[in-house]
Amino acid sequence: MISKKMEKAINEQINRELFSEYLYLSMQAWFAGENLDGMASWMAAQSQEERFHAMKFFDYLMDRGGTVKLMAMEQPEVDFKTPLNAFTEALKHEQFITKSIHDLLDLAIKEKDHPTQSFLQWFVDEQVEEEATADKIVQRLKMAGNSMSIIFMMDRELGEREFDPEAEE
Ligand code: OFO
Repeated sequence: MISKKMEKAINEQINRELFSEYLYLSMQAWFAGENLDGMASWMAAQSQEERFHAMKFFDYLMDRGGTVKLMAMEQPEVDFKTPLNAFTEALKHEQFITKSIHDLLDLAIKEKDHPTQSFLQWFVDEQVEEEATADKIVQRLKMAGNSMSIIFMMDRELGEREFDPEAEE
């Protein structure tokens, strides 16, 4: 049985992962409105991945005999201004999520909750990838500057991404 403290912290993380889904969905809408359909599709895949993360925490909490409590969601930004700004916001959000995963792990260690420590390791590794992916796109957009031909080329390339839950496991 999981402790009440750990249960509360995991419920807060479910909320953060669902907010991530919501945020990337908002970015998807913004990119679609800018006719950057490849980047919109990349955000759609990212949004699906976040639901997958939320459900991993959800299922884990149920498996440990905890109670899932869904909380109110913050409203995400609507106008992301430029592709560079949108991906920079995505990177900052991933850095925030990484910190929250590390805080959860610190709590699991403090509580001597070994199953939760083991469960969280997947997320520690996943966040390294999440940050690296967003950072690479930010760096490339910085190099592209105002060149619409490079931005359209990146749009085509990013549109090839698909979310595959099996590849995640
Ligand atoms: Fe769930 O990793 Fe992004 O936010």
